[in-house]
Amino acid sequence: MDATTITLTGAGGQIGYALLFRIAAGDMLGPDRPVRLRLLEIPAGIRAAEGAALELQDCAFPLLAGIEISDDPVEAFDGCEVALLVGARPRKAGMERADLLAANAGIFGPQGAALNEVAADGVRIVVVGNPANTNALIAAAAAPDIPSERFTALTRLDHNRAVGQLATALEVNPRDIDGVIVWGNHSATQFPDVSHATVAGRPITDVLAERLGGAEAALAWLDDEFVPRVARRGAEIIAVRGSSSIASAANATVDHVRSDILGGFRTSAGVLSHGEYGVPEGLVCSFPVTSDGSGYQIVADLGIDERARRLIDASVAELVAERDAVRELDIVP
Ligand code: NAX
Repeated sequence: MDATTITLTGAGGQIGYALLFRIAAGDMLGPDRPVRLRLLEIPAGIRAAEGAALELQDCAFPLLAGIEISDDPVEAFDGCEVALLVGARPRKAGMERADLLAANAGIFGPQGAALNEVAADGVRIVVVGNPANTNALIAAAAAPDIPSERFTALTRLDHNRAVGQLATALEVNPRDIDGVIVWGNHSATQFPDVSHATVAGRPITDVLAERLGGAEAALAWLDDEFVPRVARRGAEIIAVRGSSSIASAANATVDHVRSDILGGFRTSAGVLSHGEYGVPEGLVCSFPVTSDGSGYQIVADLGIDERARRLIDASVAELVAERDAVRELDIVP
């Protein structure tokens, strides 16, 4: 099998370091598919990327067909089939949202343009760097020849966090849980929704009601514990670990690309809205998705009750505000 070319930006950073070894071990594209890695960094990050490349060599991974390192997006994205856009500008103390969006536009705009110029036909792109949804929007706007549906944003970590919380609370294996949805923005406004979720085939809301002593108690647990815990899990990890989520973010990136390219079960991803579920067209919003291997499709026709509507709308309002802010800066049309 020919090697698949994967470009990773921010390869000298923390998530990059956790991700590279998972990819080269075959976790992302399967145990039979060789990978060629292209690492993109800014000059200050090149040495760290070079160090990671030395360690990759020391792993002697049979699937690793080559590693190239560059600080030039056009060189790094040349022939790229999977782009993992992890490198981003972090928020500094005193930085306004508009400053953060503008700083990241200076990264994701040129990267989108470079992908447009040199990536392989059929390239799949996932944006991990925050603010991930709006960075995906910015990159897609700079790549008019690549269908915008190919630009996705990582909300799989939020999805996996929700499944992990449920599995722990219900004392079941995560594989028995199906149909969880994360809606909206990858931020504290996101809505992890279990109204269509099942555990071993039974509605999770029924199982929660049974365990907690009624439907009202189940709803209170969802509103007061589950939703805020999942939505603020990133902050909890920082508080406990003293550093942001790294290995779990890399794991979610592996899961996101694998589900997109190899197909599989229903999950959540930030994808382009065409107006589904009342989400304004053109936003990159987290939806329930499936893929048959040809790219994520939004799962249609799920019922949305009044509570879900309110929580989805609140997160979507934040996405609209982010989009409007980058429009005002003339970053996207
Ligand atoms: P690090 O600061 O450790 O690494 C970022 C790397 O990106 C640095 O090495 C830097 O030199 C590089 N970089 C900066 N600008 C670049 C450019 N123009 N081209 C190429 N490389 C560039 O951050 P890390 O902990 O790895 O996190 C990376 C991003 O993931 C952050 O924006 C973070 O907020 C975001 N996250 C997103 C998550 C998600 O679920 N979507 C969860 C985890 C994480 O918070």
